[in-house]
Amino acid sequence: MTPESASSDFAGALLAGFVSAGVRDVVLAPGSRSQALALAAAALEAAGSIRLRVRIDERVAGFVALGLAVETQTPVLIITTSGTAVANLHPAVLEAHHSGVALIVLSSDRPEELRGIGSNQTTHQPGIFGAAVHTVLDVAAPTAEDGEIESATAIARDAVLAAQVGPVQVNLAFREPLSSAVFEPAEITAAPLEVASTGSATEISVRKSTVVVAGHGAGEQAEQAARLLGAPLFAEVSSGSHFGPNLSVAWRELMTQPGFGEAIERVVVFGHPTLSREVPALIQRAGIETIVVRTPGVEDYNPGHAIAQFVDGWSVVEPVEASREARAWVGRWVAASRVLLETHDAPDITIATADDPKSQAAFGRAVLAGLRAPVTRRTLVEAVWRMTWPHDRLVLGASRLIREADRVVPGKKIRVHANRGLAGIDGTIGTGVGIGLALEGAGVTRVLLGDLAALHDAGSLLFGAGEPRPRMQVIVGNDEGGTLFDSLEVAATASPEAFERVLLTPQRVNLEQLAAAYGWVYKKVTNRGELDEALTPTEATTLIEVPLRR
Ligand SMILES: Cc1ncc(C[n+]2csc(CCOP(=O)(O)OP(=O)(O)O)c2C)c(N)n1
Ligand SMILES: [Mg+2]
Repeated sequence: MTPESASSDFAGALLAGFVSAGVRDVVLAPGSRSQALALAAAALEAAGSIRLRVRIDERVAGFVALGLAVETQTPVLIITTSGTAVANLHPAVLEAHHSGVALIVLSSDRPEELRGIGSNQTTHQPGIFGAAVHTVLDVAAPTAEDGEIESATAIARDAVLAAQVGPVQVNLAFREPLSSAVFEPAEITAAPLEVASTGSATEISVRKSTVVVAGHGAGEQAEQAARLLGAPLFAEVSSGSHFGPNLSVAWRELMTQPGFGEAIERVVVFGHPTLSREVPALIQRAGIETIVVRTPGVEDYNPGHAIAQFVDGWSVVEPVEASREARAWVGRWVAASRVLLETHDAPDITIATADDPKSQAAFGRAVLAGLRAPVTRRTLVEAVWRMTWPHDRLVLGASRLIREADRVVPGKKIRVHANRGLAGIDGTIGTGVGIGLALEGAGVTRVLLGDLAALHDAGSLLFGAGEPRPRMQVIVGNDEGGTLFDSLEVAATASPEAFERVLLTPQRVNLEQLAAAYGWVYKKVTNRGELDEALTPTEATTLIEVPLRR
C-alpha cells in the first residue's frame, strides 16, 4: 500500500478551499510533480464539486482557463507540473494581466533541498511571470504538521481575493511520496467570497461636444454613460458597448469632416482602446480634455501622458436627456454614420413587392447573384455578426477581420470577446473553447480569426478524452498569410520578396486535413449563400474555411 502522503492531504485541502471560496472551473495539464493536485481535482470532479478540463499543452490550458474566467467572471485554477510547463502559461497570464482576468496558477515545484542543485525539471519558478502577476505565494512542501490543512484553506482564500484584479501564482513545493492511493473529498459548501468594491464614483458633468470612447473591457457602462452625457459613442466592436442609440460606427471616417472631429472638446474613455490610431491622436490633440475611467488591476490608458483626469468610478451630474443641443450633436454623428454604412449592394425591395413578372424576375436574379457573390472580409464579418444572437458568443482574433468588423458592423447587444490585452495572435481558439465550455450549450460560440492565428493555436482543437465539447464554430478567413502587414508602411518600403518571406509568411496548410485530424467537422465556403448555411448552428464542433483574396 502507498504510504500516507502529506502532499495529497495538503493538495486535497487546498482545492477544497478553492471550491469553498467559489471556484468551479479547473484546467490541468499532466505531470508527475503535480500529481497530488491532479488526483485531488479528479476526485472533486467525480464528486461534482468542480468542472475539470484536461489539456496536454499548458499554453492551450492557459487560454482555455482565460476563456472560462472571461465568461464566468470567476477565478479559474490552472494546475501544472514544474519546469517549462509553467513557462507555457506565460502568454495567457500576460493577456490576463493586461485585461484584469482572474487566473490562479498552481505551479508545482521541487522542495527547497532540491532547488539550485541541477535537479531534473527544476528551475526558479516563484516569480517566473514577472510583473504579470501581482501576487506570488511560494508555499513550502507540506510535512503533515499540525495546522497545515488550515493553512491550505487560508492560501486558497488569499489567492481568490488577490485574483479579483488579475492573475496570481501559487507555487507549491511537493516532497515524495508525491501522492497517496486514496483521497476522499469531504462534502464542501461553496460560499463565494464577498469582495468589497473599491473606488468611489466621481461625478462627470454634462458638457457640450463630448464623445465617449469604449475600448476593450469597457462593458455596457460606456453605452449608458454616452446616453446620460448626451455624447456620441465610439465603441470598439469587442468593447461590450457596441450598441445603443448613441453609437456612431463610422466615426473614423467622420473625424475629418467639417463639424465633426474638429468640434470635439472632451473625451471620456472606458476600457482600453486598441483598434484605431484615431483615438490616441484625438486625445493628444491640443485643447482636448480627456477623462479615463479606470479598469481595476489594469494599467492606466494614458496616450502621450495627455490624460487630464483618472476616475475609479463615475456618475453623471444632471443627465442630459432633454437638451436640444445634445440631441443635435449626437444625432449628427449617428445619422452621418448610418449614411456612410448603408450597403449599396442589397437587392431593391420595392421591385420585390411589385406585381409584374418582369420586376419579380429581376428581384429573383438579384437575390441569386447575392447568394453566389464571393465572400469578402466585409460580407464575412457582416454575416457572422448577423448570425450571432444574445445567447451566442463571438470571439475575434487579432487580424484584419476584427478591424473590418470594428468599422462596419451595426450596433447589436451581443457578447463579443477579443484578447486585446496584448492583441496576440496566440490562444484565440483556446479562449473560444473556454468561453464555449462555460456556456454549457446555451448558445453557439463562434471564433472568427485569420489563418496564421488559427495555425498558431491549432493545438486548441484538441479536447480532453471523454470531455463534453462546446457548441462551436471556428471560422478561418484564409488569405494564406498575415495580410494585416499589407496595410503597414513596411509593405511599401521593403522588397516584395523580403516582405513575403519575413512578414507575410505565406502558408498552404490543408485545413480540411487539420480539422479531420482533430475530429472537427470541416466546411469550405466559397460564396455568401454557402456562408449563411455554414454558419447555421449545429451540435458538432465545426471548422469553416473561408478563402479570402489578399
Ligand atoms: C503571438 C503573436 N505573434 C505575432 C504577432 C504579430 N502579428 C500580428 S497580426 C499577425 C498576422 C496575422 O495573420 P492572420 O491571422 O492570417 O490574419 P490576417 O492579418 O491575414 O487577417 C502577426 C504575426 C502577434 N500579434 N501575436
Ligand atoms: Mg491571414
